[in-house]
Amino acid sequence: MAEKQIATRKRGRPPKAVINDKPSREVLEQLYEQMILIRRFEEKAGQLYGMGHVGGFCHLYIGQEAVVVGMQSIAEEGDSVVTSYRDHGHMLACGMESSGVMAELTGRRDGYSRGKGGSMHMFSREKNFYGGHGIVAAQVPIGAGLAFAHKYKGDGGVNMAYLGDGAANQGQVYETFNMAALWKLPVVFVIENNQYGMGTSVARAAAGQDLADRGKAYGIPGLQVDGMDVLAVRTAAREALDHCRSGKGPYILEMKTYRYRGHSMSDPAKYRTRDEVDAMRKQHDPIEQLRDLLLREGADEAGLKQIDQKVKSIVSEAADFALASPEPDAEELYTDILIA
Ligand SMILES: Cc1ncc(C[n+]2csc(CCOP(=O)(O)OP(=O)(O)O)c2C)c(N)n1
Repeated sequence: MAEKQIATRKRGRPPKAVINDKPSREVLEQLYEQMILIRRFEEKAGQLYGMGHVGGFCHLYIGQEAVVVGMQSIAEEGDSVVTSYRDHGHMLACGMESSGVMAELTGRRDGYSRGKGGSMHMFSREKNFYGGHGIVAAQVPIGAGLAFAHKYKGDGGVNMAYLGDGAANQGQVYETFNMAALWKLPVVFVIENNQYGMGTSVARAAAGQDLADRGKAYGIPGLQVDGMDVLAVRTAAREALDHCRSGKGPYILEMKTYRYRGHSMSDPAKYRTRDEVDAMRKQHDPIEQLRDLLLREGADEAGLKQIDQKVKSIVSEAADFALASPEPDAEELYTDILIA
């Protein structure tokens, strides 16, 4: 099969990405480091939440790391990102500092929103990260707006608008699909299908479960991807980003992934069994899969341990930095406020 042919379609189902990505060991190690960073960061965020240091909501990305790491590893400088409230991994993958993200989670002055936004509301124009949005699917039209800006300015950038499987049932997503296709906007809609919304499975909530096909009526191509395999994600990202960058309009990637933790920090998790979660962790963990590949490619345990140690200290320094940072002054209540 030709290297370029990356999609296969069977009996009316959406095409699936076929991996043709063979990165160097150096790149594999970078991907491993980024995924481990997100995992350790999220574990620490969960601990700090348990200790009462994180106020408000906190949605962890553990299990889904391969999606954003794979996408961002193919994205180019100047491409923009917008996502939902499950956003810490996206910020780290965009190159935002773990110390600033942790400080924001803990409501401190050195956080990305000066401690006023918290887990769901952080931004970095420098890194082209446009949030962090708490309203389900609200980020999708914003993504089209960012794509419009890329096209209007002719800067060659593409927007990646990440949304969940639950969000994919929202009306505003389809208004966005229509305009994005009509105006041929450079936007990749990355549906992170982690199989559950807040407390309901896709099977119970979605009519027509192939979310990659949701853009068919608008002529938007879609691809279903193993979102637990970072190499499959990279192959699909290349296809989608090239499509958008060459002026052909939007693209949909449905990433089949899985969240290991509860929806938010308190979740009775009655919608799935413990066995199901354990089986996903044991058989499909994105980090373990990449670790195995690295070992097969000749990496040694000691080298990987060094990466683990490096990440551990980054995360523990981020937590120390956050907890040492002061809370915002009371005057901050009156800054960054829009009065219409
Ligand atoms: C418009 C709106 N409706 C309901 C909610 C409450 N809510 C928050 S997250 C969520 C589930 C969304 O699930 P999904 O899009 O699959 O994303 P995931 O949490 O799995 O990443 C719901 C219903 C909300 N924040 N906004």
